[in-house]
Amino acid sequence: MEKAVRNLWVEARELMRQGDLGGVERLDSPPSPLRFLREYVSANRPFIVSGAATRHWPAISHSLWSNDDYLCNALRNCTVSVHLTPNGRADALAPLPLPSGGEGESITKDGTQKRGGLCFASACVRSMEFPEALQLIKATGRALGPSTASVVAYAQQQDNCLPGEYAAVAGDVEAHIPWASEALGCLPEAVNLWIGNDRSQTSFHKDHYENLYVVITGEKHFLLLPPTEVHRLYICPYLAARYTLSSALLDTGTGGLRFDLEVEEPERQVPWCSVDPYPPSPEDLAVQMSSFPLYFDGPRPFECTVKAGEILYLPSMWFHHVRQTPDSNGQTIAVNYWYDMQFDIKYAYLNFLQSIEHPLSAGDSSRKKAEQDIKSNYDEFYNSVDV
Ligand SMILES: O=C(O)CCC(=O)C(=O)O
Repeated sequence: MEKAVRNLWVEARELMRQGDLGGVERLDSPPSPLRFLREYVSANRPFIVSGAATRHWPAISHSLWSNDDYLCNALRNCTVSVHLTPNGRADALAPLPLPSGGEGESITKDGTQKRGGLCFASACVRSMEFPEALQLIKATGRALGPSTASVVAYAQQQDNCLPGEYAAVAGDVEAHIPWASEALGCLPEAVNLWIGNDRSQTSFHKDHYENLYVVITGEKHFLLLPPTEVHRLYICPYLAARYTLSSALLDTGTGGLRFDLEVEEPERQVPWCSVDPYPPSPEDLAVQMSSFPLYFDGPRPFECTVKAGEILYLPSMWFHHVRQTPDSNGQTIAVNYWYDMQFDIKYAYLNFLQSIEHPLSAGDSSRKKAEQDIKSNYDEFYNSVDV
């Protein structure tokens, strides 16, 4: 079984013709709709198009979105959603707090996970006026703020927010990607805006969308793994929790804010990737490497940086992890176009693959041990900074 799965990894990579290159194919100009469909969507293969594809977008050609005054003026009366975490890691694993007054280990209602391990932590989402949100995002990054600010802000509302909360600037970019819409026979299901700083990162996950991801300012750094390599990420269920902020005040974004992490009621389990490719401390990296050898000892993930003006085609079901480098203004801005994927036989095969337990990723006791080690390293690390 182990050998068959490894053969699948190799064969799938060879068929994608990306072999050992470790990178993602780059095109100088957008593909025709037919080429996009034949060579990339059907083959489930990523690529990046150069800035030629977006040269005519006012957000880029007139550098409108690199200009705070322009954005704050255009969006001055708009209320936007900002995702707040103590460390820039929203929708990511975090140590599950012990139940107050508890003994440290209690079984969840359905008995699937014990507290004291890791949980799936979502951000605390606050609504605020855009100029305040932008200031907070910049002030809580390393580039312009202190590196240990007790909060990290990331505007990343994934509910078609560009034509919603950000309608006043939606006309500065295209409403859809014409060659993708023609190939896929539909308009995007959602167009989202992402404004972040260098402390925000998005943990490994996959989406059921064909994703056209466009960077407007700054850079985004992607790690990509094909869906055939699902076992390398050790997906398992984690109890869902959410950060809450005790203080209503976010004025400086740097002083003394206290986050609590609360288990969602009613309790629910979220299947999530266990691997953190960039853990916060060397001790934690050692735990990750020994706990998740299929990831750390296997073929390198595809790695790419998407620069301002470029478009990444991120095929449906591909696992991705995202970090960012801000522009000289302290922010990274991106827009992504999510198109519905085709739920076809490929989807059924990949689901089947995911349902098969890989002998090396199934070990529940080693996962529990890794969880405990990771938790104690996180505690040590985050207690040593001003969280
Ligand atoms: O930019 C990010 O932080 C994450 C993007 C992402 O996960 C997506 O477009 O599906």
